[in-house]
Amino acid sequence: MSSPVSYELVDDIGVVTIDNPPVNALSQAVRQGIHDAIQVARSDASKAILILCEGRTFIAGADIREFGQRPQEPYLPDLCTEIENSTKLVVAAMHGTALGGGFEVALGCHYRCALPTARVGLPEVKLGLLPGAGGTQRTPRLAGAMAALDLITSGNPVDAGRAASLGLVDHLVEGDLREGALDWCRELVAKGASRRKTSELHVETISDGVLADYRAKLAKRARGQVAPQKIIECIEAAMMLPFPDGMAAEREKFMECMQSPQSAAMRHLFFAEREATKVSDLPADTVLRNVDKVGVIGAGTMGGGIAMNFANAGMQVTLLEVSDEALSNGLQTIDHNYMGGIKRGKLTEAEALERRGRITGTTNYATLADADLVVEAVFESLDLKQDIFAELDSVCKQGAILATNTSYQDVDRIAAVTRRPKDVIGLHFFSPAHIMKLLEVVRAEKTADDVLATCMGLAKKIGKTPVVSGVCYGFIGNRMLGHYGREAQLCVIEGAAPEAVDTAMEQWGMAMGPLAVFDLAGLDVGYKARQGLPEDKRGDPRAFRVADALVEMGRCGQKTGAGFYRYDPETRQRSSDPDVQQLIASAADDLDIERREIDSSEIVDRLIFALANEGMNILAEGIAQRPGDIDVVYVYGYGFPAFRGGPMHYADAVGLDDVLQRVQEFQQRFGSENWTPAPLLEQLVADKMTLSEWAKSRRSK
Ligand code: T1G
Repeated sequence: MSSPVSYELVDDIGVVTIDNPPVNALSQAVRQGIHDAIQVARSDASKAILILCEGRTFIAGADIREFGQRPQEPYLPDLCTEIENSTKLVVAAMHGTALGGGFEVALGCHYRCALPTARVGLPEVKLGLLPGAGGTQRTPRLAGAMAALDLITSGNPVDAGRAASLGLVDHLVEGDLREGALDWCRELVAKGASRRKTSELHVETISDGVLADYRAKLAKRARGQVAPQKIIECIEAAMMLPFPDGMAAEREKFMECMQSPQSAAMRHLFFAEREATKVSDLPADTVLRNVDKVGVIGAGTMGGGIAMNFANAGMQVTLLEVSDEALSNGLQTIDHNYMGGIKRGKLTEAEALERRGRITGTTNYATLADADLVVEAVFESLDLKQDIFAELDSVCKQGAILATNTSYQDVDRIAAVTRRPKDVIGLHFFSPAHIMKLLEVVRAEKTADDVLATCMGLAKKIGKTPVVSGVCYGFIGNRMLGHYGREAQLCVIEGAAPEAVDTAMEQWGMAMGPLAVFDLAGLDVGYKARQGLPEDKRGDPRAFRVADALVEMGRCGQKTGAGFYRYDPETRQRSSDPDVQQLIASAADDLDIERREIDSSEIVDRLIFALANEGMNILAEGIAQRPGDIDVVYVYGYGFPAFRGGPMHYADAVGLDDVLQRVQEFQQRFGSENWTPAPLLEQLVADKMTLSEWAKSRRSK
């Protein structure tokens, strides 16, 4: 098999070209190829060595697929040192995204040039890791300790211009990268540029006080995560220790992260997010429909955010409302969101104006006649949604995709009121819709393949992570949330204070505790949804007795200043409310519930295993394609900690036999209505199979 690395002498420049699609990851073969090329260049006529890549990007990092396997030589840290110690000048020429180990290779070079469109970064922390090939030791030597801390603890790439201002890139190449880089190499040779070893540079340090402050802020921002704190320790080592000792410290902490369950969880998510975009039974050659013009029905919070997504991606958007007043309120909210984006430096005024300019309003359905896609985003009433779809069926052109943003209604029943159910699909955005990354793509019984494929492609275009869900009440996320929320509210009425439940879940890693989430979403939303269900479909009445009482007292959550908590009108800070304690105690009395101490491990197990158990049922029914999809839904839609990998990965990590045992214990204690072990869970334990082995076995079918 030919090497993914080639070497040629271009005049007196040795050119090392890496060609390992799709992202030139540093597989063993690539590392070997670079090593071999450097060896050849050592003794040929070259005066300098240029490293660059074919394809869409410079090296985007170590090959994550090799993690967990036996490490093979040449090891990346050694390769970067070999490059730095080369007897010939070595220059990196970057385009696309030079990330992780790829950027570390560039940092090992004596000089770096890039296209202005290039982005460079060290995203390892997003995999629960840290740069393990000198990134934590060389970056501070070029950019200073503070800039290195920001770059490595955030994991966010910076554009080439910013990188140049930080000293991480020495030259921006306009036009053709290869030719421009070759010219620059010749200039460096001509002017006798030295082999500038980054390892020999001095680190611009920061004080202990600033570092302590940074550590505290990071502990809050990256609550529960191990890698970010280890990154600080590496930067500290770079400031305090000679380079070789700093490298040794980096290697030690890198290996600790690599072997951590947190990194295993985050690497699982990396691939799960990419696999979620694939629909296993969709023919690869499905022709996509063209989508340039988009209509959005309803200019409320969701409709406005949805409209912004499509406008931000360059599409023309028509926002429809029932009245001019409602329309102008909706457009004002959109203006407000764009202003907020400018204030936070997310976009320039010119960009905001351009995007806002793509959104127009109407109160006339006929305006949507030539829309390629229409997304309905009105409040949750099946009747109202059916009326709207009947209207759309009569005004929209043939071939238009008709989508509903419902978060739990039956999409088949919505499609059934049209003469074109194959063009109907669910596109369930999460609030705030212009920010949340997740998009549940609900495949209805008659949804056509090209409609589904088009929407999966569109999701990526508007910066969303799509996950396919079948039709059931609440789809993947909200269906599981019902079980999670039930247990949260049962823990409250059985004896745990709301803040005890939320604190337990937040310390475990959830972005926000369940009761606080319900207050944020609005307790009236759940109340109305329950009122819409027949009595026998509402579930365990003990679970929502308190929430219903709060709503009937006008305490709907943050929007009314009080719910399970009281909220400071200025800061929106939550605080416990003795009135709620009182209300809970009397509700428990009414229901003859003897309240008891509930410790945080019981709270965590009841809520998380309720999620995982229902996730098993969802997989068995084929509502979700694979366990990783459920994990992506929960991490990107429900604030589930990425360092735990999602509810299904977590169940596997804990061990399915332990999960089953705990679920059976809860069944004993709380009854089968709420706790019936999922048959798939029982089957996998009986077969001594993990969920990821089960998923793998289905993938190969
Ligand atoms: N290793 C293996 N496969 C990778 C990969 C990688 N580093 N990066 C991407 N892929 C695969 C991906 O799974 C997908 O495969 C295809 O490439 C296209 O990716 C020692 C330890 C580069 C910005 O964290 O952020 O270096 O699904 O769909 O949207 O310090 O991929 O087609 O089969 O994401 O255009 C550090 C990870 C590694 C960067 C492109 N590097 N990659 O985004 O395409 S750790 C990273 C990305 C490290 C050293 C340490 C993105 C991208 P498939 P894609 P994209």
